[in-house]
Amino acid sequence: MDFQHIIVTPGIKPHIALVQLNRPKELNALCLALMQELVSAIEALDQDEDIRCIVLTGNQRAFAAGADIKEMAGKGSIDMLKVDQFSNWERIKRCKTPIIAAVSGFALGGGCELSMLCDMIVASETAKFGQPEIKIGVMPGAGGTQRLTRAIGKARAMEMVLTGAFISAKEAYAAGLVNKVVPAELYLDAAFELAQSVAAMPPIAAQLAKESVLAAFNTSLDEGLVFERKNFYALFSTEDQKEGMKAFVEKRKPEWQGK
Ligand code: DAK
Repeated sequence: MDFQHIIVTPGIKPHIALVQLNRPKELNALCLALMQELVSAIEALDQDEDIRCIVLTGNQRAFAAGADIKEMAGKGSIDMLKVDQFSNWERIKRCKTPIIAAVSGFALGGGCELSMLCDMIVASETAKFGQPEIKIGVMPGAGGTQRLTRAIGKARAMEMVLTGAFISAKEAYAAGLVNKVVPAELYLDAAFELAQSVAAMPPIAAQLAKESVLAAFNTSLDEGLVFERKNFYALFSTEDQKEGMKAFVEKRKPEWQGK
């Protein structure tokens, strides 16, 4: 996979792909071209049966400092609507493969929103999360008012969105936004370790479990329970269900086929 603004390494570890945002001079600002590359890469990795977990990262200084302000500055409402850059995000949302964000440094605006679009977040203790769009005359537009509120509650989300204040990795952990906080030099290793735990599971079960957890955000409890139950029953048509239960009974490690 040959891209200009991202680096993609499928199979960086067994069954794991690494996608690295690579506009370091611009603190990985999410320009239109980068977003298009990111969507293409995620969709291709999602089709790759060997890949069971994707790690998305930036660099030590920044995961991503938001949408590219220089690219947006002169635009009007209709330009934004026509380009509809962030409708791309819907395509990342459809990725069945679990995605882990490995965040160091700034995760701001669209960068914070991108990390929240991932299924889990591993943060370096240097990470800073924020929705500072209000300071440049706008507001979050790619999930910041919705996913952040669901993740950390109204009071804290409102404060971040209305004041543009950043929160530290430790605060993000205490608020339930991130899964773990580790020393700066270990954040990528910690993300790989978590990814390996996910990749060690039967992939179809992982995909349906991911889909079911995400359904909790869009459904009533009763609808969500029906959805969950159907996915649960569906897994009884997989070879991995037979293998998993047989291996348990035989007291051995299962060998997943992804079928
Ligand atoms: N866009 C473009 N360039 C950026 C950038 C950004 N978001 N953030 C940083 N840079 C560039 C800086 O301009 C600078 O470039 P040069 O001047 O060297 O050419 C370089 O990266 C290094 O930045 P600084 O010199 O500012 O570094 P500092 O350490 O002093 O400060 C900072 C780091 C992250 C605190 C600061 O750069 C900063 O405040 N950056 C902006 C953060 C921000 O406001 N982010 C939110 C952007 S708005 C949409 C949905 C969503 C969105 C848009 C549309 N639709 C539904 C259509 C999302 C919007 C956003 O994310």
